[in-house]
Amino acid sequence: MPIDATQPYDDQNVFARILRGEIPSRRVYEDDYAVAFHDIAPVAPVHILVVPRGAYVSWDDFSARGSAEEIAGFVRAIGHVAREHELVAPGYRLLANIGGDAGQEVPHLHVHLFGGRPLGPMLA
Ligand code: IU
Repeated sequence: MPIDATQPYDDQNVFARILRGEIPSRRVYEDDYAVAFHDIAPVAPVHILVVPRGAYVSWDDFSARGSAEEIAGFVRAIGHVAREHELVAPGYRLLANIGGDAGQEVPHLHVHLFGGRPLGPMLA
């Protein structure tokens, strides 16, 4: 069920619980700003979700309220995960769904990192 990206942050959402270690995940990276783990329903050979540690509903919320330090740290973490998985040379894709029309389902900002095969043209 797609979310309303304007809703207040719900600290019981599944990614908040993954960040707190209440729900297991297959973590591939973590630092002060971000945690990255394998998507439970991968659609590419590499399908990793990178989430900021801070409580942000969506990219919109993060871009409005996140500190410059958090934003820089999050962006750097995404790049680090891509390089660690040797995705830069073959290429990869980043995607963030924001709200209902984009089909965002979990109300904690996450960036999808896809790679490991030719990904085809971008969908509308
Ligand atoms: P979306 O951008 O909100 O549409 O994507 C949510 C993703 O979170 C989706 O690819 C799910 O497979 C993934 N996911 C997960 O990895 N672990 C979970 O416990 C749940 C969803 I719920």
